[in-house]
Amino acid sequence: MRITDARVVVTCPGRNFVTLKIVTDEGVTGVGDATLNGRELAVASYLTEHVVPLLIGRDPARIEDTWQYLYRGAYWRRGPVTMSAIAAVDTALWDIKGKVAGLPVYQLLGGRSRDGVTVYGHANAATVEEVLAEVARYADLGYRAVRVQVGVPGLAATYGVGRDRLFYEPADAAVPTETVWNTERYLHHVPSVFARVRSEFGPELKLLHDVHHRLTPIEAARLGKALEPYALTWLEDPVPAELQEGFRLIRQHTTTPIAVGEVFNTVWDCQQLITEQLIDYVRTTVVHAGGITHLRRIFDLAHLYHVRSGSHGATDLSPVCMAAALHVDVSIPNFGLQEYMRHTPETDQVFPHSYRFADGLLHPSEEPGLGVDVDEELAARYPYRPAALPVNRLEDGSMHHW
Ligand code: CS2
Ligand code: MG
Repeated sequence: MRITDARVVVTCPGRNFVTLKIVTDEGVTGVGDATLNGRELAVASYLTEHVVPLLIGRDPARIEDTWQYLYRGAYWRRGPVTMSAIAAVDTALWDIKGKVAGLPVYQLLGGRSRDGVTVYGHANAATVEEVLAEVARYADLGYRAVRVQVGVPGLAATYGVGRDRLFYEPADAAVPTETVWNTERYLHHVPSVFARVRSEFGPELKLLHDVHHRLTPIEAARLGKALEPYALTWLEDPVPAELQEGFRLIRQHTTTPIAVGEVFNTVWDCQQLITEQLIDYVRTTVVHAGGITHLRRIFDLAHLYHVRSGSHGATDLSPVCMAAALHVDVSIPNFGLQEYMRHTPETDQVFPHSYRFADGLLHPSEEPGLGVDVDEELAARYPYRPAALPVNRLEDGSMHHW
């Protein structure tokens, strides 16, 4: 079998997505997500100019060799653009291998380790009263885990609190929206929110919170300590993670579990965090961490150090990424949680898929391959629209982390 074509599909059914579709001489096709929020066309161009020409004529069965060829062959290793492009190829090749074998991809990864994939939803609201109603809504839908983000009094906008509660989309303008941040107000407010949520919903519901990289290690340590009575499942991205040793300081002070890694692209981005047991969950996922092949390497390393998976699953990860992530999630020994933000109906139509939600769990497709596709004709009806992620400033105008 040989690869005869590889098409880069850019579409915007409510938000932008980049998808690679690989075609073979035997008519078997595979898809891979290549979406990098706010930088979509950089990956599309990387694929079109530098990857697609190398794929034509290759044997699609050689997944590992193709991965190494694209990774080592670029010379310029790592980075979100390169790794998203490699991920798209890798994911599409696993899809093809599954179809050729007549098996869902999770069977090729060792088969099921669990009945289903526990997911968390997003309860977002401007006020504590509203967010309690949102948490109740997720609990009613059967969710066993909920991420809670709430507006901070005195701040016009807060990360995670969108205009539409079901489809939080931070990339909302061609030129980045500017938001304003105040750490003191935030640190003062958040523990009182979790006190309310925990007392209303009891000890069983898993609660999570995303700091979105906005604190320093000592501030994060203070927040982690303040949240200990409310037994969070994780505190996410408490600090920017370029300085991996910075997490030691957080660790010395608090038992609140830490989740990090949605912006990581390779095992090297979390090697120290994992081997020094500085985190509890690693949030890498298929599209931004080099595909199924590399993601499994990260999770295998994590397994040795009691670190569990907690893959990113915001709406900018397409249904193709979600389909692939579920095959990994259901098969690995150290699965923790999977983020699940629902896509819009338009997105679901462009990417027909057969994973399904029931009782707080997602179930991967049982079809051969990944069980997801891209409807290229429909995709063409939604042209790309430039959309950037926001930026964040302190009240005195200094640039801060978003
Ligand atoms: C996030 C995302 O889901 C999350 O945890 O941090 O909303 C993130 O900001 C976007 O996916 C960025 O593309
Ligand atoms: Mg996050």
